[in-house]
Amino acid sequence: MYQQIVILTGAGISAESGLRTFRDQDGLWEEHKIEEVATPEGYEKNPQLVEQFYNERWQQFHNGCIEPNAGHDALAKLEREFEGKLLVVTQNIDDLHERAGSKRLLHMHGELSKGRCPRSRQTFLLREPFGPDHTCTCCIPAQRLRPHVVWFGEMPIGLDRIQHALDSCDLFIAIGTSGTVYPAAGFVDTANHHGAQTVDINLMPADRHSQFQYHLQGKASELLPKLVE
Ligand code: BJW
Repeated sequence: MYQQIVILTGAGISAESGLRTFRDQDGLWEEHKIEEVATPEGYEKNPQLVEQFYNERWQQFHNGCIEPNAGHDALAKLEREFEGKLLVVTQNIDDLHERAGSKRLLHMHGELSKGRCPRSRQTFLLREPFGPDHTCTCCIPAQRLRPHVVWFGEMPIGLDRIQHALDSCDLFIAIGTSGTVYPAAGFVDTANHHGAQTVDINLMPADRHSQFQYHLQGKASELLPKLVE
């Protein structure tokens, strides 16, 4: 029935794997100031503090108990079985979608497992937490790697590809995202504009709730397996 599906995921899909969201009760922004840890200015002022913020999340990841949940699995199954085109655009920097088996996947806010050269923008896989010794091998003199993430005021990754997919999708589903951060929060408008059906899946009505045609309220890990069946 559908030919091209775009799925946008946010922190809510990983919440049931044990990762904290940003804006819920007990979310990351309750303990950290956004301007200190999620802006280029914050990083310039205090790189150690920002590295510590990402290192703590990196450690949580590498202690081996964070696994994809049934929501991630359902999206990977959908990709395997769907005969049309499908793109999962995630705002999450965790690797739970790829570990569940998703391949047509774009990390628009970067990846926790990588560092990036600030000069060449080349990315490097991190085998251990960040530190001043993490430098690139692409420049002379070698540059200190920064987290490969998108902070406020920076351009998200892959916007051309996302725009292209949204322009021609006939189904857009947003899962576990509060709809407060742009440009991701505006994707529903583009999809609506192109005549797609738009669905949001969330524990509770999100900020741009009224822009969606259909709503499924509940846990992503419970709703997605039923939807994909
Ligand atoms: C469940 C669930 C369960 C829980 N099941 N659901 C004024 C107006 C408009 C825009 C701007 C403005 N001033 C500045 C801007 C731009 C700014 C912006 O949007 N600011 C707003 C806050 C106002 N945006 C930017 O700066 C972006 N860049 C940009 O705009 O570039 C210029 C540009 C110009 C033209 C075109 C395009 C671009 C960059 C934004 C970067 C965001 N970075 C972060 C950090 C990334 C690294 C990291 O992880 O540390 O990205 S911030 C943080 O928020 C992170 C997330 O990806 C992002 C979104 O959060 P998300 O995923 O929605 O999580 P939560 O916690 O907010 O919500 C969780 C949801 O899940 C809740 O709704 C729960 O109910 C639900 N949930 N459990 C289902 N089990």
